Parts: sequence; structure tokens; C-alpha cells
Amino acid sequence: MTDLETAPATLRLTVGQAVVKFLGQQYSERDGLRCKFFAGCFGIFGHGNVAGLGQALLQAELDEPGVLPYHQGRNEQAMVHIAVGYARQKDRLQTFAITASVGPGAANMLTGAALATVNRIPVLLLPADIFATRIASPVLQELEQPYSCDISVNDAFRPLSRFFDRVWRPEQLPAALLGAMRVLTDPAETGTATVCLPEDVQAEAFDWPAELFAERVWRISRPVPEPEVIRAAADLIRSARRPMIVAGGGVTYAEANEELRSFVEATGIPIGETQAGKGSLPYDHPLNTGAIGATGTPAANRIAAGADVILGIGTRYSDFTTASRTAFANPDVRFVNINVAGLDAVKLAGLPVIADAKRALPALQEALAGYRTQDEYRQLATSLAAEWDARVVASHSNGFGARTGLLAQSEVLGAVEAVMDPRDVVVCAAGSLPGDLHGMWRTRDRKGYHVEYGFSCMGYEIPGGIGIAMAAPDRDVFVTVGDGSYLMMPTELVTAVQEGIKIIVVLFQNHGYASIGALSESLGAQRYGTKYRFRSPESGRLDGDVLPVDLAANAASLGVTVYRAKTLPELREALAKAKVSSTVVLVHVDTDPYEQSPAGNGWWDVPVAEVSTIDSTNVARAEYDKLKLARRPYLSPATAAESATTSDHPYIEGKKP
Ligand SMILES: Cc1ncc(C[n+]2csc(CCOP(=O)(O)OP(=O)(O)O)c2C)c(N)n1
Ligand SMILES: [Mg+2]
Repeated sequence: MTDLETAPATLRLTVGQAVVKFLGQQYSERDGLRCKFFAGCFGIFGHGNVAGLGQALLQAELDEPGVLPYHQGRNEQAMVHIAVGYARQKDRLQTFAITASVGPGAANMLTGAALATVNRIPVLLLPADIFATRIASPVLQELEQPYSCDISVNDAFRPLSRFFDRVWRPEQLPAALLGAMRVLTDPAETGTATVCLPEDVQAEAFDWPAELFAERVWRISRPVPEPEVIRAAADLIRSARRPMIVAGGGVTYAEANEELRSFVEATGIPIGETQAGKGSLPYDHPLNTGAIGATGTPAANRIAAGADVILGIGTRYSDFTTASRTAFANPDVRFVNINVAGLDAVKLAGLPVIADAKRALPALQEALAGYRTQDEYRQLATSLAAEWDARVVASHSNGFGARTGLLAQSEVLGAVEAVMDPRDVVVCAAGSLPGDLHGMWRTRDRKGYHVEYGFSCMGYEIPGGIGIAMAAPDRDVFVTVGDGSYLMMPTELVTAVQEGIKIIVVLFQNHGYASIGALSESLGAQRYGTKYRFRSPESGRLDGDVLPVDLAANAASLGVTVYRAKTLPELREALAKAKVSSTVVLVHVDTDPYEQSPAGNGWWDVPVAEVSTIDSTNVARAEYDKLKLARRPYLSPATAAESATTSDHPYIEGKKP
């Protein structure tokens, strides 16, 4: 044998070409189903990536079409949102890579990076970086720091990423890519993975071991619960008279909806849903009390207030879920938390069941054999939910718009819901709509509700909707967006038009921030800075006439089909046309910023100025001082209450064996 025959096979490629080739070979697998992990790569090119990753994507498109399809975006932040929308709709089994140029292109992705990490959604960011050789420093757009030469704008990704690396030399690339893949495909760790690629390194050639480009399958794990922990959790739940489930995003990401249904029907424990958990069960399941927390329904919040054991499943327990730690008012309340992430499982001093929901729920159901809540408790949950549903339905056509000339938000939502098929997806992220949707949307399908509320990022709506539509071409995607959020990021409408990705945008024009306006008013800050108004020559303040913006014309100028609606019949007609259209559609509807939708009684802790020269602020502070007394620390260890095995349990039929 000659040396040549024994030498390991290598491929001579640039770093950019190696990245593209590697990404095209990554697969995820769960429950025996395998799919490409990267559906493609979004990118905006500048000097930092045009000749590196840009050249590599071109070469791949010509030589191996389809291996990593390239898509053009308008704004780097929005490209990350598209990836998040896509990955969430795909239950985190697939995502996109995103390449951006050095400096501002990279920095524009920071918001998206944080959003993905907060929401626990996998995205791979490939920001270009400053020259590794420093040969021409400072290059255009380089951030200089007097104390160090190895800092760039990209270091700002470190706290926003679950994995961060910078490839100063080609030899470092395999470890960086494999490290990123491990984190992206770990359900407990997933979020943003950032691999920074200096612009000179991207173009540099290297002899890569051929096996770097072998097909690689990443198993998305389903950690099983420890039997001892399941026994302890079952003991705690058996001690409960009024248990409640808080269903979070983890239920659906684990595709555990049927296991949840079975568990709920066997044990008779009612559920409340978080924003990410909405759709865990259909809205009309008799034991689904709907949204819980600050934007929760009176039904869920009443059950939560009396609950003695909370079983949290796949929830981060954000302040909206706990109503800023006031929702669970029973002094003896204890928590059991099923979660793949230890970080979440231990929250509220809960008994941590660190496991996948699809594995843990059947185990817990078996351990709870014979346990069932009492009829009257279940009936209470069902009747409270039905009462709320009647209020929601009434708000859909309460005649408000016909009386005042401006539609109420609830009327618009009713019309949107009516035109949608059960599997269609409603999308939102910020403003007054997420609260209304959380409480009032009647979700019929596990993937039919998509409100980004981990980061609640204005501007997510349209790009997020595009990602969802790419992930689910068999569903219509209805993006609900306020005028403020629309103005933040209408740019990706161009991307949707370019790619022929149908989304239906319903734009709620109320000339400013109705949500923050109402919040401001309730906190004694008089809606300051929340209306879009001219600066008045008389007062010198922003309280003049309504601004003459025409967002319908704006959307039309981007190539979108636009309908305008002012009345309910006009709106219904526009939505019906949008539903059957094959193009990108925007329905522009004028709504009243002051009309409040029906709501529950959840509190949200937003501190009010403790001293002030303004009367309204002082009144609000006095109210705040009262309300904050309801906050609870939730620190009691999660052991079964002493009385549990002996005392009378009016709501429980089965007792601990
Ligand atoms: C990027 C970003 N900036 C600021 C906020 C704070 N914020 C939350 S809602 C909102 C106003 C949203 O206005 P609009 O989209 O018109 O919805 P409306 O409140 O009128 O329903 C603001 C400024 C945010 N969530 N995201
Ligand atoms: Mg608005």
C-alpha cells in the first residue's frame, strides 16, 4: 500500500463552502421521523459575507440545487423572525440558517437572537466578523475598543445565544458547527446558536476531512422521568382536592397533546393555557378553562386561585402566566413541574420532573390510577369556561362598530375567526391583540395559534407569519398586527411577494399604541407618548391631529393586494376574498383604541412612580401599593400537605391507596 492510498480523504473548500456543505447534511429525527434540519438559508449580503458565504451559496445552488436553498430577506432581524416562525410551527425539528454581513447587518440580528433564545426556539446565526488577520483594521463597520483587539459587534450575541463561537482559523470550524448542532437539537438547551465567521476566514481554503460532510442525524431526545420522581409527583397530586394543569409551549413542542388529553380525561384535572401553550387542547374541551394569568379568562383564573396543586407542563412561568405571582392564591399551593429544562422544572419551588411531556404524562397517569377529581369540581370548570365562551361570542358582534363608526377589536377578531378553517393559524406578537387573542381566541388545532409572547416583539408578526406559511403551506396564515407593530417592520411583505408565500395580514389601525395607552392610563401616566399625533403648534406637545399615514397605501406599494374595511360587512367581504386569494393580502381595518375587549381579572406588575407631582400618578401608586400585597413568593417545598392523607377532601373521589 502506498501512502497515498492510506491518506484520509480530504476536500479542499473555503470555510464558507464547508459551512454550506455541512449544513446541507444535517438531519433531525424524532419518533422515527427524519427531516432536514435546515430548510434553507436566509441572507443579506455585504462585504462581510458576499464573497464568502455568498459565493458558497451560489456554488451550492448551481452544483447541488436544493441542498441548502437560499432566500433573500429585507432586514436581518426579520430573517431571524422568519426562522423562528418556521421552527416553532415545525415543533423545533427544523429551522433556517441566517447569514448577515459584518457590523450593522450582524447587529440587526441581535433582537432576533434574543427572541429565539427567550422562546427556546432553534435558529442558527452566521454573522460575518472582522478580519482575523487584522491586516486592514479597522475595516468598514468595525467596532474598535481601546482595551482589546478581539472584540467586535458580534460579542453582543454572547448573552443572547445558547451557543456562541467565532472561527478565527479554519481548523476550528468542525468543533464550532458540531457544538452549534448539539445545542440546536437539544430540547432543554435550544435557542440561538451563533457562529461568527470573519470575512477573510470565510474565503480561505482548507483541506477538510471528507467525513465532516457525512450525513449526520441528530436525535431530538425524549428524556424519560425517574420512577421515584413520578411516585413523588403522584403522591403530591393525590393529596390535592383542586389540582390544576398549566399547559405551556412544551406540551405542543413535545407533540404531547393526545397524552395530555388522555391524562386530563383520566384524572379530571382542568387545564389553563399559557400563550405558547394555547391549543394544547381544543378550546371547547370541557376541562379546558382557557388562558391563564394576567391575560387569562375568569374561568382559568378562578380555578387557579383556589388550586392546591399546580401541575405545570412545559411552562416557563412568566409573569403573564403567574399574573406576577398572584394567580395561585391558595396559601397551601404546591407545584409539580414537568419540563425538559431543569431551569424551568424547579421554578416556584416545584417538584421537578425533568422529562419530556410525551413520556412523563403517561407515566404519571399510570401512577395516578384510581385518582379522579370530584364531579362538582369538574362541573365548575366546565361551566365557568362556558360562561366565558358566551361572553366571547357576544363580543364578536356586539354592534359597537355600527354604533360608533369604529369597529371594536373583538368584532374584528370574531370576523377573522369566522372565515378561518380550523387548521388555519392566527399570528401575533405585541400590542393589545395578544391579550385579546390569549383570552378570546377559540383555538381548534394544536398548531392553530401562534402568538410570540416570550419576547413580545413588535415587528415579529409579518416575518413570523412568513416562516409559519413556509412551514405549513397547507394552512392559511392570518397575521393580526397593530399599526405600531406594522410600522416597526412591514419590510418582509416584499419577501412574501417575491417568494409567492401567501399570508393574510389583518392590520388594526388605531393610530398608536392602544395597549400601552391603556396601561399608561391605568398607571396614572395619562397615555403619554402612545398616540400618533402631530406636534401641536398651540401646546407644543404631541397632542395635535391624527397623522395622515396610510398604511394600506404603504402595503399596496410593496406589491400586496389590499382591501380596506370600516364596517363589519365590509370586513367580512374583504376577509372572504383574502381567504380564497392566492396572493399576499392585507386587510386594513379601522378600530377603536378605547374599546376594551372582555377580560379576566389577572394582574400584571408594572411599578408606578412612588413620588410624583401628578395627581393621577399618586392615585395609581396608592392602588398599586394595595394590589402588590397579593404577590406570593412561592417558596414552600413541594411535599404533600400533612393533612393530605387523612382530612376530608370534598373534591376528590379516589383516595391515596
Ligand atoms: C420592539 C418593541 N418595542 C416596544 C415594545 C413595547 N410595546 C408593546 S405593545 C406596544 C404598542 C403596540 O402598538 P400597536 O401595534 O399599534 O398595537 P395596539 O397597542 O394599538 O394594539 C409597544 C410600544 C415592544 N413590545 N416591542
Ligand atoms: Mg395601534
